[in-house]
Amino acid sequence: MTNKIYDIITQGKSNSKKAFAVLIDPDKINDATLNQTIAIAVKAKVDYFFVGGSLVVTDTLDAVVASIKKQCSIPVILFPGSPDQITPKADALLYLSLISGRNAELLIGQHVTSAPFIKKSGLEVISVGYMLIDGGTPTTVSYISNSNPIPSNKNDIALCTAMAGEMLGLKLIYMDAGSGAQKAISSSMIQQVSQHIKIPLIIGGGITTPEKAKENCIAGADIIVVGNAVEKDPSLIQAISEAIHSLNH
Ligand code: 1GP
Repeated sequence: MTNKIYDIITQGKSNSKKAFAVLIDPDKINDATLNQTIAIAVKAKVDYFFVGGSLVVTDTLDAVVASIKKQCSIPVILFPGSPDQITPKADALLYLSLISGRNAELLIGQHVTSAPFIKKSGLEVISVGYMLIDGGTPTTVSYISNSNPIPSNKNDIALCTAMAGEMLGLKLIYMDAGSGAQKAISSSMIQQVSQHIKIPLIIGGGITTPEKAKENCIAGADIIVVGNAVEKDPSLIQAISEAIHSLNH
């Protein structure tokens, strides 16, 4: 297993480069929209594609990843909602442990049962402390994971959780308000968490504007993930990418 993608992410962080990841939910995209999204993303210099969803009911994941790989060189990182959302065609896998929850299955149980075939896949595995933050409305991920998100105003809980994740040896922290969240994660929470951890911080959930994406980067996010908003309007990719990358010198 290489650390190619993780090295790119950590180098970005040490050079204070902010990155943009477009999230593709294989259930919600058809071929034409996927091709259009890829073309816009290449032009907009998107840094990563994340592929996955909290609930994927079709079997198109493999084909979606293959299509992205065929059409561009943007790295494809799996962001699986369950252990069956794996394909060796991707560049890396976010190996998520739901550290904000107390559901043992998502902290370690599913990892144990899926470990042999993940190892066999040859994918680069990046361990991630995944933290759900209340986004104002129940999301698919909060329902499916059967776990309580961290209240949006409890910065101290988020901070202690992220610190614990880092000290346990996880390589990334991903704070997520959940896909389609009404309220994105506050800048004050992002700021507090980012000031107290050294590992890269990914922020997603409910980000719908270039302004919000930029604000979150200024607060301390290293990678911004946007799914829903660009699914509805792929042309937003350009504006969000420009806003994030305008902070890079
Ligand atoms: C969800 O963080 C991602 O897990 C992206 O959320 O779809 O709301 O952009 P959105």
